[in-house]
Amino acid sequence: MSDEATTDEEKGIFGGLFVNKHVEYIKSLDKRHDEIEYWMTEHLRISGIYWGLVALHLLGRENELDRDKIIKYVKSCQNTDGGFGGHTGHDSHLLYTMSAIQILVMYNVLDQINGDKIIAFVKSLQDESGEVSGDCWGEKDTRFAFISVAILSFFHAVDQFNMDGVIEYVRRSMNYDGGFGSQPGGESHSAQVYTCLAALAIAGRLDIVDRDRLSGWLAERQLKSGGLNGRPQKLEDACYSWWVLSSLKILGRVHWVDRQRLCAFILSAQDTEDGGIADRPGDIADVYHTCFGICGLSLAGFDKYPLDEIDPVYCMPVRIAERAGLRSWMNN
Ligand code: GRG
Ligand code: ZN
Repeated sequence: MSDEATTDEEKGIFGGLFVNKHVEYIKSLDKRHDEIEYWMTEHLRISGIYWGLVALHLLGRENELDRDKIIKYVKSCQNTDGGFGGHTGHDSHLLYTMSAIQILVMYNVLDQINGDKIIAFVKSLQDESGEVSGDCWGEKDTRFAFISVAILSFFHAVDQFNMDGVIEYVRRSMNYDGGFGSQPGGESHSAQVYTCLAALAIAGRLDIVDRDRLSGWLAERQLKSGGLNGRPQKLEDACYSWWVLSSLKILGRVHWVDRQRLCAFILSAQDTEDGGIADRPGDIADVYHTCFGICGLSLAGFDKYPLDEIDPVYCMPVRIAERAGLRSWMNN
């Protein structure tokens, strides 16, 4: 920002969105080596890069990160089993494999890694019943059902998977309220709802969802503050702007929440001094909530700044999902 900047727009503030501050915040994350958070989040560094890159894309400022350095780093996180760890030398996990691939797709360099090894890694995590684990230690979760299907779809290889088994696993995790839990019998939670809907969307099986019932449950997540919670009786949190709204977007019912009040809540959770967005006003900002807060603004149609449009299934810009041939889920 120049010293002479006087208007909000010159300072990079648009309708209350502190664009320049958020860009500087994201760019600073790689340099904060003297902060405890930097070292405590090492195990998920690759996801941190993914969240930062998505946020920058939506703000139209993706070129502000060092592309070559990031691509080299992502490649360094791949292990001999084909999967990626959260940092160089860390064990493979589906969560980080997903983030790594999303970064490579955003940089349009997916062809620079060995896709067959990744496909083999993903296939090794599905059991005979169709359930999917996150890593070789066997924790099963509907999050991993989505991630496995999504990763295979990046390589246009879903036909190599037991898709009927995955769909049955997701269907068994559906509850009477229309929502989904982390496993059969698990409480409905909006983040799990997103993963299950996204998996079904890619599989072309949204027909098994009770759209009205589930959309009603999702709309009830909006509280007086305008913010959304993840499940009944819980606090609002900026990240649910993504988990809830992406779900409603997949179901074609984003208008079932008050989008203006939601935008106001997200903006109220910004750190207007140092940049970044927190879970709720007054808390410390982090890159995860910064990413999903901005994703929420994009889905909610915030129109004071030209935010890029986000794909609600893949959580990356629509134009990138289009370039990668990933938009056929919309035919559901
Ligand atoms: C491509 C966007 C994208 C994601 C990949 C990682 C992933 C798939 C999904 C994660 C979904 C997620 C955040 C699951 C957590 C669900 C859960 C049970 C959270 C409960 O956390 P609490 O109890 O939060 O701390 P609440 O708000 O319920 O109090
Ligand atoms: Zn949160």
